[in-house]
Amino acid sequence: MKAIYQNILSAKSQHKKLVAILLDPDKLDLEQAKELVLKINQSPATHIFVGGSSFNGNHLCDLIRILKRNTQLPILLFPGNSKQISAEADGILFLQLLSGRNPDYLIEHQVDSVPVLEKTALEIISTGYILIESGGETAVERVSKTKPLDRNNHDYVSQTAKAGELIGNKLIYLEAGSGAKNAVPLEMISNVAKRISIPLIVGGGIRSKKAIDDAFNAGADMVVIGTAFENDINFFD
Ligand code: 1GP
Repeated sequence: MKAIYQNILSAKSQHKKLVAILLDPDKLDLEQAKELVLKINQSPATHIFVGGSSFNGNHLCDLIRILKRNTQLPILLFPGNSKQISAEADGILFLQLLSGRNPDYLIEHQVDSVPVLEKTALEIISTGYILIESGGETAVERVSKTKPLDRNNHDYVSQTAKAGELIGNKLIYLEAGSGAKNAVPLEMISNVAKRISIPLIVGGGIRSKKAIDDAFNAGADMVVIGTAFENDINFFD
């Protein structure tokens, strides 16, 4: 069994930065999966996230089996709903949408997923998920029917992240949304990183190596790359 969270904590304490590649099963057919994961093995990626806002769970187990046969990297579910849970993965980001005020995404889906989770050996990592306004409506906003937080209100965002830590979240995920026009502002990453002591994940709209480095330098412990790798499998070359 992979001690995923412990490894994230020790990477943080050693200032070792982490990169997750997000695969959206909706946009991926099983034939492509092997080629993709071999490419991921040659990249700086340290984790693979699997999930999407509206995916219905179809072929999820098959996809993860292919990934696992071809990589040693930990595979974490990043679910948009409780249908996106597969016992084949190594762990799950157990998300709470802290930026929204929709009880379904604060507690309802979590309650619904318990019977499924209880039948798995997944490492469950409580994650405070904070959606930041990014210049257009994102899938998370549409699906969760919640508004993102104001990208200029740094204090409220860092206060929200700290509340997540105090509630007991083990990770904070600052999200601009997949394919976001504007990524999370660097100053906001820095303010949140200073205010919390748990690891900070940043994703959404990051589409260059410089943007990855900038997010790390601002204080992100892990950066998530989805669309940029989806559009160009050679992104990390
Ligand atoms: C989305 O943060 C991830 O949840 C990744 O976003 O697709 O814009 O890289 P991108």
